Amino acid sequence: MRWNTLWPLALAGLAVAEDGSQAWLRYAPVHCNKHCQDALPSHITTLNATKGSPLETAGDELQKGFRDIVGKHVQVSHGCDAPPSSIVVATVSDFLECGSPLAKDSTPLDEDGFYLLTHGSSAMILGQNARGALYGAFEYLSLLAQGDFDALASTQTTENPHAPIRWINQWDNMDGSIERGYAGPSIFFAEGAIVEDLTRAREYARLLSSIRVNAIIVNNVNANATLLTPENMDGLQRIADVMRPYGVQVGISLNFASPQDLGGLNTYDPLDESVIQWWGDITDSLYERIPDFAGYLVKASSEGQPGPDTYNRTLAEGANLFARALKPHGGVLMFRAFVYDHHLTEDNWRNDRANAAVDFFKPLDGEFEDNTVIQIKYGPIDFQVREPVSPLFANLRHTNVAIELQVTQEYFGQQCHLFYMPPLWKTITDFDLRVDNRSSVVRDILSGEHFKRPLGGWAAVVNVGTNTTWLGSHLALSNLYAYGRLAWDPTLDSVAVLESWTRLTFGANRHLLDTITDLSMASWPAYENYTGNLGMQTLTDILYTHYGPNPATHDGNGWGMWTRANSETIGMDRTVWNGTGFSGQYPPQVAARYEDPATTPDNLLLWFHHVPYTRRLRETGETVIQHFYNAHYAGAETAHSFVGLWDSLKGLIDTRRFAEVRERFVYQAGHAIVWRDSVSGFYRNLSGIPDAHDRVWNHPWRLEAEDMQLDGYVAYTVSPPEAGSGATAIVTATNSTTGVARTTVPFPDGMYDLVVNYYDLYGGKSEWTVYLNDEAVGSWKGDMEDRLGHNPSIYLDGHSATRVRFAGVKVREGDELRVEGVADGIEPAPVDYVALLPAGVVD
Ligand code: GCW
Repeated sequence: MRWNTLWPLALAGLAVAEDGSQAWLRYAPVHCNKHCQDALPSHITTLNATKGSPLETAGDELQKGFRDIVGKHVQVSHGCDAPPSSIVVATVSDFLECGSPLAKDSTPLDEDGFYLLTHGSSAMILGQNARGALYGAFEYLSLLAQGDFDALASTQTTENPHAPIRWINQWDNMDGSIERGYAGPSIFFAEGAIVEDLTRAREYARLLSSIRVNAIIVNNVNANATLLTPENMDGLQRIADVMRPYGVQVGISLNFASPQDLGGLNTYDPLDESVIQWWGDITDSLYERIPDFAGYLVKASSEGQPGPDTYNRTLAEGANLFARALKPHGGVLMFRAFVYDHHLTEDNWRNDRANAAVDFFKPLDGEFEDNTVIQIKYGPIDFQVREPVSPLFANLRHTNVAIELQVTQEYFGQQCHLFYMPPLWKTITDFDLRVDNRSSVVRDILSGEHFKRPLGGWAAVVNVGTNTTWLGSHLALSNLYAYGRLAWDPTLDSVAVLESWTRLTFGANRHLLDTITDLSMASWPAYENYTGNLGMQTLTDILYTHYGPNPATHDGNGWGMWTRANSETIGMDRTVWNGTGFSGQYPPQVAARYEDPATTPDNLLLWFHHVPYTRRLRETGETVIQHFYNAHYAGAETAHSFVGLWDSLKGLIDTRRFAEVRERFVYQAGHAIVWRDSVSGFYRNLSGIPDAHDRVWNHPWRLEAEDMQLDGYVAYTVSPPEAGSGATAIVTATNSTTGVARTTVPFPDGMYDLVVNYYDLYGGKSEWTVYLNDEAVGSWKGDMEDRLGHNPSIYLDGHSATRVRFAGVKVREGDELRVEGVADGIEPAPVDYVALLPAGVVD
């Protein structure tokens, strides 16, 4: 019997290391005995499956899926006469051409939509187009891989997309680096050209098509004109050729100044005839190579990028240049609304970057060509942990819009912290903007339905790299999966989507599903708790790498990301009556809610209002400052609990992925403490108000490194100071020496977790060993760049601050504790403190 040979394989799957490269399309075996196999189709019939078409892909994927998931070999054929027990995969028109009728009452399909009908061992997958048919095949495979045999025996589904634009953006540079990418170099580019081996690009297209993403912009919005050389356009053609079988169209970001930088013209004025001609020629050359080219994405007049302002032209005049070049070919222009002055001064109380998008774009409403879509970040600032919805969505009635999300975790822990994003996204897409005092839910504006626009939709910055896990972390892929699912149907439930992803990625065990759901659903609240509360932005270092804590950078910068914190008050006053006027950019009912602190939700209080630290919150009654402290301690505790939750999955996940995820959780637990201490310490210092529970600056179980007896080590003041316990750490006296720090354990005899906080800098791999009475407790290396694939700082700061933990160490009062560090490269074996933590203490 077949399942006899299969079942051991399924069990063995757990032991076999998986590298994550197949993501949610692993097609892992599910239990399906002979009876179950017989109840499934025995043939696949694809109509008009020409070489390289999505229909051919659908046939191949189904065949592979049957083989790998249930061990059934299924033949593919192509004629109109499908044998009994077939899956027929076709476009509706090819199906009708075969003389087969559709039910009269069928819901009509929109572009990319599909029907999936199953009855016993037969199935029909009919797409509005070839791509839709492939989506239907992936849907069928998803049911198979989740073991949903009931649905496979009887289902009648009509699926239409919520919106036509469901795109991915990659911020890949021509040299192969990726701006805000945390998973290795580009799968598309290296050394100024398109890479030869596009296997990964093809696999990426496979993943994207299974979540119904229909196009990808392959290069950074901070674009390089050299992408438009003939050789590189040939390379783009190769990318398009490997993605086309999956129905993923390719587009590119443009540099506005290309006619000058690359074309040798003396201008890039969008109204200049030679410039118009130049872009027309470029566009024609691209369509010659790539007839289904998706279109352009343009970041202009933003953060130093060139744009139409150089010639006193409007953003609409700039955009229309590209839209008109694309129009005859059916291409789409995505034009970014991320335009603002990045040299703002904080001395003017009314200055506010958040106002910029509406200020720039509202006056241009109706002036854009109808194949243009304004791509708008979800919040008015920049992918922060909590933002109100961008009011621009309410202000463009005669212009197509799309939302821009970020799957790459630029401000959300850069794939080293867990952050499941759909609950955050839904605060935006489910928001009712009350345009004209009637229901105006953002998702209906995106789809084009609300303002009756022909185009609209979604874009997400993803930034996968060559790392086998795609994003650097196995769990981070749930965001990519969910992005595609929600762009197709934003009413889907965040947990339901996650559970499908988990089943496909790890398996269907109930405890496993519940645990990954618990972890994921706790992840955003935890991260918000220990990074930035009450709508005050992610308090990361915005002048450097956007990763670890640095609250001081959130004032006095030209980027306009401010908290206006002083010793008594904090928050941006964005009211109309006394502040920047931002709240007045919303339709009246929403504006009124945000204008008044009494009706503003607590989680956005500091986004809209400048208040004393002693102000009491509506919902909890805590003061603002005490909320900061409480939230930070709660957040760090939650992050700490993730390790134990994950450990409960041991044996339910293959060893490699289990260990790789675990390593990140251990790291996150330590870094959450760094965040907690930095932010709490910073505001404790600034406000002078102590923590009512006496936790901030009070660490009874810590032994500060600078207080130890030092030999070869010297004290070092950390910057920013709150990124060091007591503002001071130790470093080796020179970069090539060994340092020793000794002290005597002052704590009672017992079992402790011994933790060491140190700094792991990029550019060196120091080695440390910690001893108790000459017996080594443990050793470690400063090699996070290898282990996390991420190590953003060359300084002792909130980015590099890292913790190592040795659990269950037996310690006696009076023991000698000694840390030895060997410097390497620029990393002087830095140590901040050692803590001996009794069971249950998180510090
Ligand atoms: O938030 C900022 C990022 C930049 C990015 C920019 C943008 C591509 O830090 O790295 O540039 O947004 O969205 O254009």
